[in-house]
Amino acid sequence: KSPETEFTYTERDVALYNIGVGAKATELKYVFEGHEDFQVLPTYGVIPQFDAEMPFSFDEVVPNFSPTMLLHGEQYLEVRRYPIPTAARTKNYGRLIEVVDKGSAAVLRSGVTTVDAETGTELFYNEATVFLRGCGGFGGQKKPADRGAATAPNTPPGRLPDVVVESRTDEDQAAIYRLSGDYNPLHIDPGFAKMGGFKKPILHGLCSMGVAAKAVYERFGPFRNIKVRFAGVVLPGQTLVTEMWRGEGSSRVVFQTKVKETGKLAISGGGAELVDPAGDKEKG
Ligand code: HDC
Repeated sequence: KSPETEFTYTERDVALYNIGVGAKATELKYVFEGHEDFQVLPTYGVIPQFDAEMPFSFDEVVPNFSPTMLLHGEQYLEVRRYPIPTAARTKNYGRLIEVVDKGSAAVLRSGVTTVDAETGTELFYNEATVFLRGCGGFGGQKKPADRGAATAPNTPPGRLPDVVVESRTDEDQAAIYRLSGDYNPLHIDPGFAKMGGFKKPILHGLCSMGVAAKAVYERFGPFRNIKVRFAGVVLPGQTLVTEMWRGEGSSRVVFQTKVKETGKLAISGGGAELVDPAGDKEKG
């Protein structure tokens, strides 16, 4: 049975999260609780999982676990209810899904369901994979199971993207983002980052995901689910370029995000299923 953990958030947490993924002071609906359309960006749904108790410890399921060698590999989020409350008391249920043996690394997938504690309504469902460097070679399964939208490759079509959005992150982006709930020292402590093999603290994968998803949301509207793979490291201050493809008559958006300064992929295999199959803010 999954352990049950409470997680409560307020309008202050909502504004802090929105700023953490790039909302500006002028975007009042994201930063001012008195605005008539005050709202939380849908990827806030990834936050309650950080407080969820898991029915396992890394040391129990992989060899040689070291926190400095952990990287976020992929994230899948389902938003089970719109509008998302801008304050709520939630209950969270965490479970282990699978551990894949990649030879030198292990890829561990866990799931968390978030329920509104007052109404019992499901708000979010998450699947997170962490890439555990140095933890493979234990003789486990070599490939992840097919889990539908959660594992879809979302390969972009071979044409230019339909929409491109540039978002400059701030030098202080990770310092702000972490206050939403991911306190991993990798993103703030230079010594810890060095032990993990990085010259300086790197940006949270979920911060990049939030930035990319904000671009998808603002152009195409709310999504039922969203999936990303963290393909490369981002440093706070770099500019993220999100390229989006919208299939004709399709409710899916495929996207990827590059680091402008290097041209390298930060997010690959991005996919989102829209609530409104015709949703496109530019086309009305
Ligand atoms: O892709 C490489 C990389 O560096 N990616 C970027 C990682 C990153 O920056 N993540 C975000 C920052 S870390 C973070 O935010 C931590 C956070 O604080 C905590 C999160 C906790 C979440 C939990 C919530 C409760 C790297 C290093 C990941 C892989 O590169 P390589 O070693 O070169 O691997 P490669 O040769 O390309 O592939 C080997 C096999 O692994 C699979 N794979 C690759 N990237 C993956 C991945 N699997 C999952 N996720 C990824 N991102 C490949 O498919 C390949 O498998 P196979 O051999 O079967 O084809």
